[in-house]
Amino acid sequence: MRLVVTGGAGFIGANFVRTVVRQFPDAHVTVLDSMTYAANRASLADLPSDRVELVEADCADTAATDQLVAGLTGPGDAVVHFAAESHNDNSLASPGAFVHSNIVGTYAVLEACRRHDVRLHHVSTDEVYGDLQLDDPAKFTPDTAYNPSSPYSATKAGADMLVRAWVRSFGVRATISNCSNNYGPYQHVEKFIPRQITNILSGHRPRLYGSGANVRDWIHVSDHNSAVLRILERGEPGRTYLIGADGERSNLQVMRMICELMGVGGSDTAGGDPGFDHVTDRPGHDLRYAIDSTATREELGWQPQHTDLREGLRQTIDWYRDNRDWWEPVKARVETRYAQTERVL
Ligand code: NAD
Ligand code: TDX
Repeated sequence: MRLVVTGGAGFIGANFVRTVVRQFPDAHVTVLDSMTYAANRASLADLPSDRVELVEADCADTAATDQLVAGLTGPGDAVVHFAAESHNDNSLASPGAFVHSNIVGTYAVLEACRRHDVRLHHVSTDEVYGDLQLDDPAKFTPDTAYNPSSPYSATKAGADMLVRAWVRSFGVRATISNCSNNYGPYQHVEKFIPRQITNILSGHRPRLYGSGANVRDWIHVSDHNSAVLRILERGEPGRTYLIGADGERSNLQVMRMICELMGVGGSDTAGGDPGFDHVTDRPGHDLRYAIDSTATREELGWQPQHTDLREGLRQTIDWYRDNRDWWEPVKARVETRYAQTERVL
């Protein structure tokens, strides 16, 4: 099996490449990554060089992408498309990069797969569905209408639409997955969970946007990737699969869990210092995401394995504690950027 993994030097992509190398001894992976600020060579550095090749290129570069996809000639070969600008906060400051990577990049990947008749799996997000009220009994299903809120989710929605059109109009053999919020090792420190963990590890206070009432549906990155592998193996071209692990928690709940696991702060309910700061809210902040993954579970026989969020967070905290070399070089830059807009409430 030969795979081209776009965005394979980022968080979910690198975890995916590591899983493939571990689980499939005959697999060869070519990572196509433009090595933006979100990529880290160290996430792949210990993998065998005869099985994992890193090609630094923009997936929107049609010639570079075409050349790599052309090499996928075997029946089990595929492109797994993770590459994207992925951070909502950045999309509010600089949306242009999101249009380029997420829409133009996906277009170039689709055209290469069309030209060479190569199987594609496109990795997308639950954010394309917009948000839910806190008390809404409904969750997102494959039939939920798209209603993206931010430049990030709008460009992911646009990419999904391109994939659907290329399936219908040109017969491209593509599947799509829309997954909820991931956490785990190798996640960039700009994101919620690693930001709080590394703030505490570097002697700074964690930062909660607004009241912390917003809800996210957390899934361990290993579970996201086991679902992607199952879709590659058994998924039906043209179909959309929702991936989630019933992990809904408010940001406040997650923050309290991290602080407690790391021995920071006291009880904020008793009027003491909670150990974290409430800061300026994100403009247009989506209230709640929630995935109904029943169809994926029933049709593909997939189940998430890491459903104990507390245990998953404990292991993730240990990973960041043990891998300071991986995140310390970029931490100050991320916090300097946040400091330009963030105010303690
Ligand atoms: P990430 O930001 O950690 O990694 C993205 C990677 O893509 C980086 O290595 C970056 O260098 C690369 N990249 C960006 N633009 C590129 C381009 N034009 N050409 C080639 N490479 C490019 O993101 P992530 O959290 O690992 O997310 C991966 C994918 O999963 C994205 O498509 C994202 O929308 C989706 N997703 C993420 C989550 C989540 O919670 N993180 C949830 C659901 C879906
Ligand atoms: O410091 C913070 N404090 C805080 O309260 C940060 C960085 C975030 N938050 C809040 C905002 C969100 O409600 O935490 C929640 C999670 O924030 P992010 O980690 O930025 O994730 P989110 O915006 O929910 O989007 C993520 O999930 C879906 C990924 O970044 C996307 O790539 C994915 O598609």
